[in-house]
Amino acid sequence: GRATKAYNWAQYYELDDTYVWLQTLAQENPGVVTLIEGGKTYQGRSILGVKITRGGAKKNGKEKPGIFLEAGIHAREWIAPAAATYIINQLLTSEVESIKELAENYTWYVLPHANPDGYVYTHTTDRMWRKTRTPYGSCFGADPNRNWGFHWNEVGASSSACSDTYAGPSAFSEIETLSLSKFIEGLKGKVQLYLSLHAYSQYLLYPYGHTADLPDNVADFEQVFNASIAAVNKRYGTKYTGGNIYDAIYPAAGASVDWAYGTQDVRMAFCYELRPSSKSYFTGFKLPAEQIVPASEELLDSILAMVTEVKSL
Ligand code: ING
Ligand code: ZN
Repeated sequence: GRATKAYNWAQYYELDDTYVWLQTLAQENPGVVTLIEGGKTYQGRSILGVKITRGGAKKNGKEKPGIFLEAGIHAREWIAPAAATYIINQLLTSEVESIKELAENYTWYVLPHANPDGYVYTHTTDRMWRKTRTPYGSCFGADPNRNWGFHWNEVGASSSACSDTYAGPSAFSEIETLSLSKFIEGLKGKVQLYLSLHAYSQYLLYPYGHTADLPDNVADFEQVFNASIAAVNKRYGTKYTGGNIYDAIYPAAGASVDWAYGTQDVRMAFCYELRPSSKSYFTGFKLPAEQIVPASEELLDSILAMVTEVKSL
């Protein structure tokens, strides 16, 4: 079976395969890879991830700044967790100087599967499932990117449990967002940059989603945004657009990036909507597995440019 073939980026994996891979990484890289549990799910699964401290926990005697990356909050967006594991692997193994430095200069917290129950459901039952799997009457699930406790359910979310953008009965009604938010609160002051991976449309987005008002440091956001979408284009010519969530795509309150930027003292928060482009309506969530590597390579190029630009501010 699969267990005999090494984990790779030529295919999409089931949840358990990736969890086994993460556990193996931790065993094989003591002192560098630490398993982290970002939270729990309704069905009792773990939101498993890794903390990566390549080259040691400290740099020049000081604790390194943190970068937090969450993927897979929407179950059907399979490229997001695949790209997250690609990034984990590159951070651990790349000998390209710029990537090695990116790994060594920061403490990385990466959670490839922020919605494990939903992801399992996309493998067993419904490939197009988006939400959690909490039962609500005759329907299931709240949208875990509308459920965070910051201007919750003010706009761009539904109060109907059957909707794909159901905000939930209350802020943090989902154990996934509640437990993950508590985990992130535990890192307060340590995280400089918060990243969230979604698909699709090739957008790079920054707060806010609940209002057209722009963040105080919007000039910094624009500068970093421009550097990041220039970098994503370089390798394969892939075009990203975007801007503040509210204007660039649609009003949407209760998203993780808004909560992180609005309530935690992260310097910046961004959401990537990965390949394919917005024109791919019927196939958007089914990015061919041959594109996992190029989509992830250009993403890492972009994140490198982003981090470099943030550092220069
Ligand atoms: N799009 C995101 C969604 O949750 C988004 C867009 C990003 C909204 C960040 C708010 C904040 O609707 C997809 N495809 O999920
Ligand atoms: Zn999404």
